[in-house]
Amino acid sequence: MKDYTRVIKKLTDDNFVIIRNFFTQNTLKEIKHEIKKIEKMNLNKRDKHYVYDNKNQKVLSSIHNIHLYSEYYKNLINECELKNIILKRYGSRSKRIFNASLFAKPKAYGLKTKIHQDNAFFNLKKGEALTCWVAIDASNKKNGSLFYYKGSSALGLQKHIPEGNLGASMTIDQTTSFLKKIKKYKKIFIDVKPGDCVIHDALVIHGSENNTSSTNRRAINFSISSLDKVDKIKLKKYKDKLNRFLNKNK
Ligand SMILES: O=C(O)CCC(=O)C(=O)O
Repeated sequence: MKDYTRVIKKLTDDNFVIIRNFFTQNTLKEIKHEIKKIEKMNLNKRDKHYVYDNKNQKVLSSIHNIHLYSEYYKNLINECELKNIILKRYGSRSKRIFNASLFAKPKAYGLKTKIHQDNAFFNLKKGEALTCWVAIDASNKKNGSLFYYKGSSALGLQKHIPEGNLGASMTIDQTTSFLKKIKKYKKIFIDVKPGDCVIHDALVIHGSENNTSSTNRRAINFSISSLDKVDKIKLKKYKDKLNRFLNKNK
């Protein structure tokens, strides 16, 4: 196993870490090819979303649950370094994949992801999960890269409300007391090249802005956990909120 001392220290202190060249250019090529195939497949309506350009043509915005449609993708997630990192960070690893998405964020029309914590979606008792987000295109502040409130996992899980985009349906309830608390944490925009990744824990507060630039900002993400268990009460509350969100967006 590689030496993950730096990675684990960053995850513990900042709650996110950038790893350069996580996937080779060759793997990226395969991923792009696989995504093209999946885009053409007949997916569950909830797993593929579009935005409309100024000619009312649809442009791909996001695809979700990719691991359920693609053996290639499932293997990629199971075999990559994330399995060793989760073991080092939390001492165990579950084979369950929580999430696997493409955020296509097309130039000019890419949608923001409102601020959230991933455990608002995963509902794990201790929140022991890691998400690996891999840049397919170069991504920085200009084209809607991810931003993190460094160290903000210390705040614990905040109240989320059903608001956002299909596929990113929850956001933190931005009460005055939340806004006061979050000011203590530095907002960091990541700057990454194709193949670089950022790994973050399930409590760090993060999001991304609209992509109004002239360059696409495609990225994939996937999440796995330790042997931490899903909290059934939290899960039920989440499902109720999700249904409210889906009914509003029918
Ligand atoms: O790519 C994005 O804009 C959002 C991704 C995200 O929120 C995540 O990976 O947890």
